[in-house]
Amino acid sequence: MRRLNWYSCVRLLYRIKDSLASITSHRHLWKTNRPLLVLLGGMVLLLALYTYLLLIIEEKYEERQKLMVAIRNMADASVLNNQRTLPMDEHKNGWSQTVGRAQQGAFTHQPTRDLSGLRHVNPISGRSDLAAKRSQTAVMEWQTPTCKPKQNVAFIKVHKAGSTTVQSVFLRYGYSHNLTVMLPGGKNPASFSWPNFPAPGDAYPVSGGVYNILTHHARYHPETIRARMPPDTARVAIMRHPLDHLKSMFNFIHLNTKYKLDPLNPIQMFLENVTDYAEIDSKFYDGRSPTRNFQSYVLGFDQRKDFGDEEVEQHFREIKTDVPFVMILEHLDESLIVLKRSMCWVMKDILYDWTARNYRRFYYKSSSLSQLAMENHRKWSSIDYALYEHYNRTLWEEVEKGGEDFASELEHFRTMNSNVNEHCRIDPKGRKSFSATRWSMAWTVDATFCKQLRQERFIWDWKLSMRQNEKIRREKLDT
Ligand SMILES: *[C@@H]1O[C@H](CO)[C@@H](O)[C@H](O)[C@H]1NC(C)=O
Ligand SMILES: *[C@@H]1O[C@H](CO)[C@@H](O)[C@H](O)[C@H]1NC(C)=O
Ligand SMILES: CC(=O)N[C@H]1CO[C@H](CO)[C@@H](O)[C@@H]1O
Repeated sequence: MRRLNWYSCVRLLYRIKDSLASITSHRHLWKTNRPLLVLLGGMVLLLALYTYLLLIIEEKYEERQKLMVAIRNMADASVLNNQRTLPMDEHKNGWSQTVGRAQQGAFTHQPTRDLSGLRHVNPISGRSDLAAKRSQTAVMEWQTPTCKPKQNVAFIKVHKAGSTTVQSVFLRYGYSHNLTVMLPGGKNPASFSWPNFPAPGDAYPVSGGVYNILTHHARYHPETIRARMPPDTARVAIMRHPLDHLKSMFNFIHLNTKYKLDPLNPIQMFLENVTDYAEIDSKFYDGRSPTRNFQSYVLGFDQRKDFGDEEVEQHFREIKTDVPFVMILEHLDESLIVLKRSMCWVMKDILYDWTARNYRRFYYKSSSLSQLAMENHRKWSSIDYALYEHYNRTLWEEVEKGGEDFASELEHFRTMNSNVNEHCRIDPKGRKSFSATRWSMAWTVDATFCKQLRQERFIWDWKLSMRQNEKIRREKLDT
């Protein structure tokens, strides 16, 4: 028994040793585990390749980033050179800092106080040589405006009229100035009881019960604005050309298939036979027409009426005084300058994200229409046309009143908006300083600003509601 045991133990050991040897012999390993080994080796190779590529891409990315920043600085410098050759004396009316002082070098730049009180910026410090040179040579005429910024505003957000872009301007303004924004607290997180008028209880309660800014979808309802907002609240809306609005609406809710229209030119077919579609059209969209006087409907009109109706005329007269100014999407930059001037805001308040929100391409966007179709549309949406033409006229009256001064501010705004958008696209985590000019105080774009420039509505809603809730909670604790 003992011998046998001893013997079998030794044999077992030898066997283990043998099989270990054969397992570890490469040939055996290769023969028995070929597929597995190929797979493993392949994976290791792929991983190595992937890491290597990542490293290269990362490096290239940084290099490209540097290149882009350098190109941008060069572009800035050339823009600046061009600006310096302009006859600036023409634009001096009433602004105290003169060209002469800056050129003599007697003008040392003081840190400029940002109106929002958030930042004190010295454009010279911490910047490249180029920027420093620029702020010494640029003409500095900025003076803090004597008017007081208006902070109470009701923005009537008209669907499919570029209003999301403008809404984000108001949301950013409200958030960065610690204002109270009216947030939907009802069923729909993006609107107040749409498509009806705002109703009691559809807004998030806030401390004090008074809101500074309304910018979510709501049908224009003066009573609600009076009840929930301060008496000096400015009212503003946005509109676009009724025909483009119709096309956008058509595409948005797929009316061409729903109304079974000629796929080649659905808008023309619809408009040429518009009376045939009147019935389905009036029932289709929650019992409302998506095509007839839609923008006027948002502004509180009865969309089934025509311009010329007594009630419509009365409403028209009222709205012309209550809402003296409406932005026009086709002239958005002009509209924003008029807004800035009437609200006494600063230029950085009205900068907007260039990547158009909700921009959609569709094949019939630019299809031409027959004379009949266009005439029918004018009759079909007569209130929209009357309102649009009125507000486009008042906008351009303002622009003309501003004269040379307005044109120069507009150009400055376009340049700054383009520079900020480019900067935020190329180097969103970086900083870019703007020195003071006649139209804008010195300020710095930073990562926060870039993020806020393109922040989506629901993120703003979330941030604002956190802040506004906290205020209520703190007040409850204090009492
Ligand atoms: C907003 O509130 C914050 C925190 O209370 C404060 O630091 C900031 O200065 C305020 N900003 C403005 C513009 O009042
Ligand atoms: C608005 O009015 C201006 C001035 O009359 C005109 O030049 C412009 O074409 C109008 N805009 C649109 C989109 O009709
Ligand atoms: C459905 C319908 O009535 N279509 C008509 C629309 O108008 C064009 C031209 O006016 C007619 O050819 C269609 O038959």
